[in-house]
Amino acid sequence: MKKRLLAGPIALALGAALTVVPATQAQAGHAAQPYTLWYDEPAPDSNEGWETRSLPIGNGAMGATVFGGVQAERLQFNDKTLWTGGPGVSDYNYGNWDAPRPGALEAIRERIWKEGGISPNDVLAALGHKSDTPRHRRFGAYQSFGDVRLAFPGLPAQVADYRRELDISRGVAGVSFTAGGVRHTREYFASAPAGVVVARVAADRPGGVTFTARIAVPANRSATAAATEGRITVKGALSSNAMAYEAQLQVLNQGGTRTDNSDGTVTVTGADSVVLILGTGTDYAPDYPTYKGEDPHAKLTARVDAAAAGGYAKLLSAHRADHAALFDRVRLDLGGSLPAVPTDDLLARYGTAPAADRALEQLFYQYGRYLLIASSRPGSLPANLQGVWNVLEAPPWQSDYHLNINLQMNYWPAEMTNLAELAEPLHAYVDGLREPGRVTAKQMFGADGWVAHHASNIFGHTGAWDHPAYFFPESGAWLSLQLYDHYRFTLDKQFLKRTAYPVMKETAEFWHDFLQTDPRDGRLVAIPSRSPEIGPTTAGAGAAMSQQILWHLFTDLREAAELVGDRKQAAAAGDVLAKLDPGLRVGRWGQLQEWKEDIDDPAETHRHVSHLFSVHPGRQVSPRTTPELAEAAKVSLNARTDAGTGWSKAWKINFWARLLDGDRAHKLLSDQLQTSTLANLWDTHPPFQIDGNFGATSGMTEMLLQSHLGVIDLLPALPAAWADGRVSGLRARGAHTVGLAWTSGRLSEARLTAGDGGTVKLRSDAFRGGVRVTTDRGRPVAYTADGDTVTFRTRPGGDYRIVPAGR
Ligand code: FUC
Repeated sequence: MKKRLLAGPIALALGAALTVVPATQAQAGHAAQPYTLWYDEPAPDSNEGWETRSLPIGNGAMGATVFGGVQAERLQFNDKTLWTGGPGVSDYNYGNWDAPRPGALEAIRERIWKEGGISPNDVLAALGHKSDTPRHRRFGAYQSFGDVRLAFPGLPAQVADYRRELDISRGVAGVSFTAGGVRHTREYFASAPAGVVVARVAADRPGGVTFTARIAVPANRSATAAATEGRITVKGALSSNAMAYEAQLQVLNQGGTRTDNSDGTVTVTGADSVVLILGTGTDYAPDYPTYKGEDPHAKLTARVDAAAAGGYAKLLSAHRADHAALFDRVRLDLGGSLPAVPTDDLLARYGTAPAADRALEQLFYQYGRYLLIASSRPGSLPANLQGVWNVLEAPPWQSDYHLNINLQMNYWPAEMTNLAELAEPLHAYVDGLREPGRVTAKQMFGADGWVAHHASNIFGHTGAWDHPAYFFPESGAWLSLQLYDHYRFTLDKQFLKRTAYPVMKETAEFWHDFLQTDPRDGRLVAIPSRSPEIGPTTAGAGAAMSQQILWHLFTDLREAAELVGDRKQAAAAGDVLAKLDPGLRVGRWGQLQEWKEDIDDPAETHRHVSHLFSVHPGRQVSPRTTPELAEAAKVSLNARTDAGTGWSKAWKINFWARLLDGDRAHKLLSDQLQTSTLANLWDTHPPFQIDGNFGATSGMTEMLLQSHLGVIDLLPALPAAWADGRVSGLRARGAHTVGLAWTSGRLSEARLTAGDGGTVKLRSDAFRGGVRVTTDRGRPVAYTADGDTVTFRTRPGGDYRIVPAGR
């Protein structure tokens, strides 16, 4: 699978443009670094090269990918706010109807009651908005901002000791090689504190750096380029919607000369080293209804000026401190040992050597955390389908926010892998959907509250999209649950009061209006209702996923209302719950039903497994609490098979972990690595889609620690392949931090740092033989043990050590 650029005479004979001789670990002076992706060749300068081999860096708002070409370096870059479509396009209307459709909802409901399931096409025809022509004209798509291109005229085609790498623990990418006896190095990072992308190009011979820098942008916009005092400014507006954009690249040379060229490029000649500082901005603002803010020029200039004034060393140390403060919180050791092979080879050989396999799994795990750190920082938009990285003008699925699994999955690892603050963009985004979502709720359904459908953009698109698969008014409810889960993990009462609770309450207002009484059994059901994207029939009433999401919504709302002292709301939620169909039924072949009617096809292998929402991310079904339903869930999951897109496999890791089958969860992880992971370790649907990276990190964590049932479950789904290991810094609901060590598949020690104090209950099979609980200083702590659980009182911030007897 590996494409290797040819070295030596053969390449020359073929007239290859570029030849690199790879560095061995020893030559390059690198010990095997557990958190480094590395390659012995550049990424090809093509869209496919970008997708499969470029290396991503990002600061949340901006992203960039490193290609590492020797003579022609390319740094493709993004800014999450650069989108086509939206209010800048004529007749954009947030996905709402272009004209009133009196009685549309009632007519559809009447048909469903009469005919049972009806075609999803009919629902969409009645309720969906008119198609965009040409497609996505109004909805828009996430854009590539452009490329920084560096042309090195003096470098030869053939170089030695080539290495391209990304150290995810430092958040720094690098390229190095030797040409004509000179060692050339390039370093890249995206700084969140400084709000810019930074590069340093150097050589170990004085005066060894000569190149011309330019910024290239795609054709779908106006563009002017100018260079003054080493600053390249490229600006213009998107043709689609007149969104103003601007990129500035400051070139700072150490030694040599620097020339501003009249074509907007900058040439550096004979420098010892050069620092590049790249900033971007648009006139987007996350404010309904215009989503337009000020021209980006002034703020962008100030940002790039400030970064340039700080100097490289300061920028790098501030970045490293900022990155480490997040990345270093979790350590995972599965006993892996990284062989001295490039990461693409490591991936290709996965499954052949246990120590190397474990090393790749550790790397893949932390890569999920790295990608979240790089693509989701407070104050920016949430990570989209590709995080923050996109090279195309028309990316797959617009690189948008799909709300029927994908955006949710992006944030599954945030809380439990100790990156809770990185979920702020999700919270702000969901909060921001309320205003447009109120209009949609009124217009389509005559309902109070707010609603969004299966996919949205950065311009408040809350209507139902123009595809029959995509009627999904439950997305807002699902997203609200994730806000409440942030509270459960952090116990942040301010967040509950100010953000989560108002969102949940308003979501529920919609459902109070939307839910109808099913004449067949008197239960409250969603109608129309559908299991996301799956055929053949039906948009009927009370599909399992709709009901399960709503059970969680009203259960959590009741709890939240009690916490904030809103007794009226708690009672109203309780009233709904008393009548709500909870969406849990075992069908004729022993399956957990996907539909209210027992019509599931055992041969259906669709990638969405929506009716297992109750297993994950939900908590209605578990082998611990509802063994029969858990068995039924397994029947359904087995019928779906282990196949699927990248994100589907990732979800299945989470399912099997929650079903306490570690070996099966691990098998799905192996499948994902072998069949749904690209050379740069990005998840592939195909094509590249980032949710699977986040979903896999979440699933691996669920194998080690679960806390969704009010008990902190230690190593609930440990696979045989992970016989020995340790992990630290995981978060459990209740604001606890947990570390674990195990040998021969058995817990040897747990450490717990209590957040707010209170009583904790831990579970492990290893506790059955007895247990010892002490403070970290060894003072005994009073506890009660019961079978596989141990319960004790904690004080806020207290550190505890829990050791099974015989360990
Ligand atoms: C959902 C999935 C597709 C894809 C898209 C972005 O609709 O069904 O597989 O992931 O989102």
